[in-house]
Formats: sequence, structure tokens, C-alpha cells
Amino acid sequence: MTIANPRDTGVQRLPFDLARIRRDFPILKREIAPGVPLVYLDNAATSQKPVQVIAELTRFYRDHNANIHRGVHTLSVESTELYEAARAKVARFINAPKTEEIIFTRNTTESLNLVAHAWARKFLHEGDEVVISEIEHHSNIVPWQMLRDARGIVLRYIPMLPDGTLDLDAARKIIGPRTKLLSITAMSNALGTIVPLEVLVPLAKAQGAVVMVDGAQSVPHLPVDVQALDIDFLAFSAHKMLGPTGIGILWGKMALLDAMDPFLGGGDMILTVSMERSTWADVPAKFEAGTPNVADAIAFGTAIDYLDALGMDAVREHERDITDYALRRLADVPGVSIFGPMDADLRGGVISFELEGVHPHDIGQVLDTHGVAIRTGHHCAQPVMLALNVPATARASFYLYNTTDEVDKLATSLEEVTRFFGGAR
Ligand code: C6P
Repeated sequence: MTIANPRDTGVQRLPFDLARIRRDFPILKREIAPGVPLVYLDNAATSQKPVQVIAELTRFYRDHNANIHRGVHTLSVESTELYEAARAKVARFINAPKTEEIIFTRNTTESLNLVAHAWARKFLHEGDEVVISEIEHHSNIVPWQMLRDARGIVLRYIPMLPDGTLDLDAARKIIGPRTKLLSITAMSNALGTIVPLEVLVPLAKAQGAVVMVDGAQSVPHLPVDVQALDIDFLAFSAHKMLGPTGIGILWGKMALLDAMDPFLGGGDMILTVSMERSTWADVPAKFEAGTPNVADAIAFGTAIDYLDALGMDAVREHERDITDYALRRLADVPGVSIFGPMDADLRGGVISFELEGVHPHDIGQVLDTHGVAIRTGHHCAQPVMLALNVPATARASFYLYNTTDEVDKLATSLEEVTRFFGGAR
């Protein structure tokens, strides 16, 4: 049974039936070794894909494949329509006022860099302040450091408190009249902390600053409404929300996108080209130079159909319950220390932890022999590791198909890890 017909425009809500959902994900039936079923807990890195998304990719290449916005032949027209329909689905999903405000990029990283290049390089000047936080992913740190070095902007960080939440008192002092941009994650990939945008966004708006949100971890897991949030830019990746790799989104308010110069020059982003000069196409084409990732954008539309059919409130509720269970279950495993807020209402389905006496890399390797896939390392958030005073953590991250049985498997496997490394606690 399919969850939603990808060609439907209307969405029928379906009950959150975990067994049925799991049947849609063929990879969840995989065994890592004979008799060792996969327990996939690395969803913050990338999610698995349902059959509907996989089928849509094949269907596109089999039945429609052509370049878009170029031809008058049937296949080109069909491909263009499917691509633009996917854009409309994305717009509806985040409640963007205009479909044209959705720009297809490769991923969150490219979306954040697009704003750093095409907006910030044009509108920010020496001494202007960009405020980020200590819990950002590198892709929301490095572009601003590069801009600081090139343009002399000042980069300021909202610090992290020991419990993994942001220091809001410090934020009130840091965000001020010189703040021109607040670029902030909505959910930490390293700790799961949900950032209180409802507090931070008004602080920045009161100073007349532009607000960009890194939604790589929030859009896949929480209902997100860009108008209710009152933000200006939102960046996220399809591959973390049931869609293919190689497709990302930048949403921006039309007035800002209109005022920006292009990021890349080439085909499809121009209105006219002469030997002397070129003029730009309208948004979004202005930011989609060259042949875009047509098939993956269309399959991303199918991923959105799937999430819409479940409803993002239901997705969040399920993940909150799993996280709550996991926080309690892991706290009972001898030697485990969990980083970040201990309240499942304050975090998404991400749990970073350490196991006394065992390096995270070793935890990951032994868990793999039990079929349990987690991520270990600095999670592209080295400032968080510095603040925690650890070189790395082990991280389990959940999605809509994970079960409490899988959390139990993680917990019992961690006990095995302790035994394996000779710790008797
Ligand atoms: N975090 C993780 O394992 P890309 O790689 O461009 O799709 O997403 C970058 C990115 C930006 N912001 C946040 C909050 C993220 O979590 C990520 C990706 C993955 O945590 C891969 S490092």
C-alpha cells in the first residue's frame, strides 16, 4: 500500500501505523551480517528512503526524462511540469507565501553559502555583525568566517550553557544595533537541542536584522512555518527527510531574493546575453544556473507527499516519544553519560553520549557488529565538542520509522560494548 500517490495534489492524512510505515522502507529489512538485522540510528546524517521515492526516481528516468525549461517537445514539457510541481510542494510544506521563493540547491551547505555570497557579500560591510551560535554545524560557521576574512564583518557567537541549550541572557546582550544578520540553527545536529526561535527571532527583528535559519535538522522532524516564524531565509536538505541526496532548498523572502545578485552564472539564469553584458532571469531561475537536479527534485516532491500524509505533528510526536524512551533507557546503561537537555520536549530525536572508558569510534565499530548504525566523531560541530571538552561523541538519531525495540537493541548492545572492552560497572 502506498502512503500517498505522488501525483496527488491533495493530501489524505493516514494514521501513524509504525508497522505499515516500516514496510515502505526496503532497507529496514536488511541484515548487516547473516541473522543480524539493521537497526538504523544515523538519521541525522541522512534518512532512509521509502519505496515511493525510489519508484518516482525510476519512473522519471523511465517515462519522462528530458531537460527542463528548454524544449517544446512533450518530454521536456512534462519534466518541467513535474519539476515545478515539486517546487510548489516544498513551498506548501513550509508555508512559503510564494512558490517562486523556493530555490533548488544541492544541500543545506550550498543554500547557506548562497546567502553568504549573494546576499551578505552585497549588503554587509566592514564592522557589521553576524550573530551565530556555538552549537552550529560547520556549514553555518565556515562561510561566515570566510566572509569575515574577506569583508571585515564581525562574527559573534551565542554561547552554549552546560546543558546544551543556548545562553539566552547572553543572546540579549550580543544581538544589538550592529547585528545585521542572525544565522541560527533551529535544532543542533550534535546535541538535538531545539533552539527557541520564538525568543531569538524577535530580538534580531527588533534590531532590523535579517534572520536565516539552518533547518537541516528541524524541517525533517518538526512542523515548520516560515511565516509564523517571521524569518527571512531557511536552508534545508532533501536527503535528511526521505528524499534523495543532491537536492537542497533555500527559501527566502522575495524582496531579499530579488535584490540579490546571482551566485553562479550560466545557462537558464539569464534573460539576455550580449557580447557586452547579461541581464538576469527572475527568481528562482536567477539562482538555478545550468541543468538542475531534475529527477531528485521531483522525487523530493514525493518525499514531501509522504511526510504530508503522515502529518508533521504526528512525526514530531512519535520522535518525541522515542527520544523520551531512549533518554530513560540509555541513562540506565552503566557508564553512559548523555549530553544535551534531558527533557525530550527540548530536543529532537538526537542523543549524543559517551561510554566511560571507551572511545566513541570503538563504540561505533562494536555496535556495527550488532547491526546498530550510529555516527561517531565531532558531527561537523567541533565548537560543541570543545565546549563539552570531549574529542568526539557517539550519536544515535531517530526518525519516523524507529521503534522502542530498536532503542532496546541499542541499549543492550552498549552493555555488550562495555563487556567487550572489559569494563565491569
Ligand atoms: N549534518 C550530520 O550527520 P548537508 O550536508 O549540506 O546536507 O547538511 C549540512 C548540515 C547543516 N546544518 C545542520 C544542522 C546539519 O545537521 C547538517 C548536516 C549531518 O549531522 C552531516 S555532517
